[in-house]
Order: sequence, then structure tokens, then C-alpha cells
Amino acid sequence: MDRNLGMDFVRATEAAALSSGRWVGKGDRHAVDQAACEAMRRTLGDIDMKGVVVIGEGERDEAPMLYIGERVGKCSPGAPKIDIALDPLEGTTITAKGGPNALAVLAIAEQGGLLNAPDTYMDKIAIGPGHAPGTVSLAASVADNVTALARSKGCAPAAITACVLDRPRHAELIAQLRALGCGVMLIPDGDVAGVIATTNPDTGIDIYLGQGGAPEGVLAAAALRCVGGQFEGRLVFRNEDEKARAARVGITDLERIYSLTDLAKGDVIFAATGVTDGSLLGGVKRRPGGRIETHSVVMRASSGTVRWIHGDRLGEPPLIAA
Ligand code: FBP
Repeated sequence: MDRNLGMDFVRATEAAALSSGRWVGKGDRHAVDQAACEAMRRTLGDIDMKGVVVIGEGERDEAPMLYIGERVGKCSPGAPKIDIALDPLEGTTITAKGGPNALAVLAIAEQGGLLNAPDTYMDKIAIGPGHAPGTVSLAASVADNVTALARSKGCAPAAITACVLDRPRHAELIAQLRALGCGVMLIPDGDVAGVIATTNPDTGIDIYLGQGGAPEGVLAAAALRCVGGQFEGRLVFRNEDEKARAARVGITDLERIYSLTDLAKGDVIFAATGVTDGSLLGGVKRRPGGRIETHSVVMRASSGTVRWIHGDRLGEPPLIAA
């Protein structure tokens, strides 16, 4: 990518956040998701690129827009070919309930740079930067990973705090962590923010563990490619239909453990805008007098640049029906 497209793409996450931000706490999952999708799609259409959605709202027959394989952008001659992984609203339920850590998020790479992950679960493990390569791995036990991380941090295993999605499937994992004396921060949703939280000492989160969406795994890996840290993912298949989804995107090794660069390689750009307040970004704030504040971040792997953008606009963007 010769041109830094980051600022173009952060406009797309900002548009999605502004639109879905109108629906925070209103209990309507469908409306909030639709508002985010429509706004992101419209903004992507204004970017001069030949874009292909490789991770999106679902397969073509199940998603009306931003489906896997959809072509987006102005597509003028000579425009760069870009693969896009997106989630216009990461945390639909959170937003509908007015909870924390909902994000509009996307990652881009040159053609072939992002794993075309099927819509299945993924086992994930992530830690922040500053540790020897391979400090943690999905191939190791929970106890070995926590012990290795504690050794690298120069603390006791009991001083480690893990972030885990609050789901019944994680009961055994949580019990193992608590048996080691670890703190367990349970999040209701939003594991992209949970993974990225490991890179920010202010969050107090040392390690992310557990099963979440595979598409969200690719998005989180793209962010870690830019800011540093370690991540591994392994797809989880619950039935034959999910295996068929993997086959359709060319995945044959169903046991494979994916490294950070297997998931997001080359010159990756990651952009996100907060919808509700969270550990990564503040949410959309509509102020008296018609001012609207947004908080975004855009990062690029090749330069290591991280730009924090505090947006302040007067007046609403055009209303998109939801
Ligand atoms: P949505 O944006 O689709 O609501 O996803 C939120 C999320 O919590 C992700 O962050 C996470 O990866 C996934 O759902 C976990 O799935 P499940 O809710 O089925 O456990």
C-alpha cells in the first residue's frame, strides 16, 4: 500500500460509531447493527480502492450488505487492491444494553494479507508486548502459560489477571485460573477490546484467554501486529456446517494453530472508533448545542504509528434509516 489509507478508513469506523451511537441503550439489536453497517458501507464506497470484504457480516446469502466477497470502493483504474476485515459494530448486545467496550472496527491489508476466517469460534490466547517470542501458546496448558507469563513479568502467578468472556463454556478455564490464584476479569461481550487490553498496562489485564468469534480474532490480531504483543488462534468447529464454512474459504487443516502473522500479514492497518466507553476508546458523546465527540484510533504495522483521533463535529451526519 503506497498511500497511507488509514485516515480514509477511520472515517468509516467513525461513521459507523456515529450512526450506531444513536441507538445506545435502546434495546434494539437489529436497529443498532443496521445503522452501523449502512454508515460504514456508504463511507467505504467513497474510498478510492478496489476493496473486497474478506471478513464481514456473514456469507452472501445471509447478509444484505458487507457480506464476504462484496466489492467496495470507487474502483477507479490504478486504485489499490485491498482486503478488508470489518465489524461495523463489535458488541451489538453491549450497545443495545448500553454497556461498555462496543467498537466500530476494521482492518485492511494488501490482497491475501488477512486470514479469510469462517464464522466459527476460535480459541484465543494473547499477551502484550515485551515478552520473549513463544512465552504463551495454545499448545501449552493454562497453568504453564500463566507460570511462563508470570516468570517473564517477574511476579507470582497469583498476580496475573486474565480477561475471559463470561460464558458457561469457560467454566473450566475460569476454575483453572482461580485455582492458580489469578484474577479473572469477566467481560460480557467484546473480545476485540479484551485482546487489545493486554497491550495497555492501564487496564490491569495481563492475558486474554478463551473462545470467541474467529472473525474478531483476525481483527484483534491485526491490532496486535501494529502495537506489538503475542496472539495465537485455533478454529473451533461445533458441527459439519461449520467445517463446510471453513472448506468454502479454503481451510483444510482444522487443527492448525494460527500465529499473529498467519492471521494478519504484511502492511496491516487497523482502525476503530468507540461506540460506548471502554478500555481502548471513549464512546460517542452527544453534547448540548449539537456537538458530537468521537474517539478513534488508527494504527499501521509497517510504521508502528498509532494515531489517536478526538473528533468534534457540529451537527448530526445524514440520518440513515434503521
Ligand atoms: P457481536 O458484535 O456480534 O455482538 O459479537 C460480540 C462478541 O462478544 C465478540 O466480541 C465475541 O468474539 C463473540 O461475540 C462471542 O460470541 P458468543 O456471544 O457466541 O459467545
